[in-house]
Amino acid sequence: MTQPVSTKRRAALAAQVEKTLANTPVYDIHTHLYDPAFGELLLWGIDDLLVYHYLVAEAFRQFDVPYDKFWAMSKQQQADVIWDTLFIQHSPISESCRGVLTTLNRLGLDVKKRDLPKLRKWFAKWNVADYTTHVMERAGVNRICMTNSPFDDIERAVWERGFERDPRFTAALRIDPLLLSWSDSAAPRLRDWGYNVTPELSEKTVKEVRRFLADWTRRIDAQYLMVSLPPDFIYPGNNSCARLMETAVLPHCREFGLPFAMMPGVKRGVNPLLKLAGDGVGLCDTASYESLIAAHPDNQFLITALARENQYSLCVAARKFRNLHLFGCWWFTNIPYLIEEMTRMRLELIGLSVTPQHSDARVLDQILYKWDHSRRLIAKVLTDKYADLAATGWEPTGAEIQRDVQDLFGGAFERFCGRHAARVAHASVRPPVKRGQRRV
Ligand code: HDL
Ligand code: ZN
Repeated sequence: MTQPVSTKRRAALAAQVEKTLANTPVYDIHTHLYDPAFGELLLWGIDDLLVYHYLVAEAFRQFDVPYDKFWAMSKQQQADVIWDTLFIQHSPISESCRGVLTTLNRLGLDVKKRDLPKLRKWFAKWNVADYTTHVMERAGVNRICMTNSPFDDIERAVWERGFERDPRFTAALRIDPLLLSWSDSAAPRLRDWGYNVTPELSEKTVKEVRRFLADWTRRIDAQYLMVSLPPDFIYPGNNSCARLMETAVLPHCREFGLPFAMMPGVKRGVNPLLKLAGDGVGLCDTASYESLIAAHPDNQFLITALARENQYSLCVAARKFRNLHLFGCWWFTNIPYLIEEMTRMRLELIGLSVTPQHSDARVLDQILYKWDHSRRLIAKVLTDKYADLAATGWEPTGAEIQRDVQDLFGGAFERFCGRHAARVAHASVRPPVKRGQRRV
């Protein structure tokens, strides 16, 4: 049998991998963060960290506060009760609780004293612009992709007003209502916005949907389109979701050279009383995604699935389709136990043609913990893999490790996106958004 590398050699490899990961900035390709120009939409600071919907769900398991009483509290009151419940009455063992402590620690704050008022005072000294730079630099994140929905009234107004873009924040066009609630929600709203659509998917309506997608792709300079799909999404399918995908969304993506990101397996509102914290998980039908991708060889697809049980079949699907790029350990899978399992499975099945993580952060400060924890886990798996190579005599060089990490931290994603864009010479469609330029 090939002899494993020596403990000394492995330790040297581990140190080299950890150093490379620590020093390589990340392109965080899916978040719910916003360019600071969006004002209140960008959440940050200790109270937003504590009322993050992951902790809300966990706190409700520990106390008997009636739902409506909790929701009637102010953000600070909610944060107080969550802090007391999950951090003082019980040890903050869960990944989202640990994440708050890692974040505070990475900011150089003392959590030993458990002094929430003192922590609040520290955050109160910051302004959002300086804090955004401070947090991104400490987190080793140099670009953040937002989730941008024209169906969000507050966000839409900011885009329509126009603003000076922060080049660190790229945009993704989120179209869930268009695909998931076409006739009762999206169609009437597109009509209000001047698109001459009807609930029936006539040729004219499809043309107007494409005009809507084109307008918003240009307005936000979308890097990809995205949708979160329920477990029961099937393809082929005689429903507005599948038909709008085929006739409008995927042709639009081909025209603009953009990937289409699908995030399957969300059961929205399993417990509506928990509001944003009330969504659950369901198995998706991998075969439908294979059929969709096989039927559209000229489209690029990004997928991150919510169910742990779907990860393996999606990795195998990625081996079959070079126009499928897997990304992240999304939402409930974003725990060390599954991040390690999924990263190991992906690297062993599809090598480095994957983006192992995105933060999905909703609160700016979370990128500190989400990337600290993930770098540690990716380092562990990568070291094992390089040690396996070294055991055969194939010694990975420092330059090769650096190249591979850059790939995993956004390089493979950008090459994947660029591959498509290169095929469609629509330079006029997506004029570059220069620093300081207003996107109208
Ligand atoms: O649909 C999504 O993009 C999910 O990430 C949801 O926003 C979810 O609420 C979330 O924040 N997950 O981390
Ligand atoms: Zn998300």
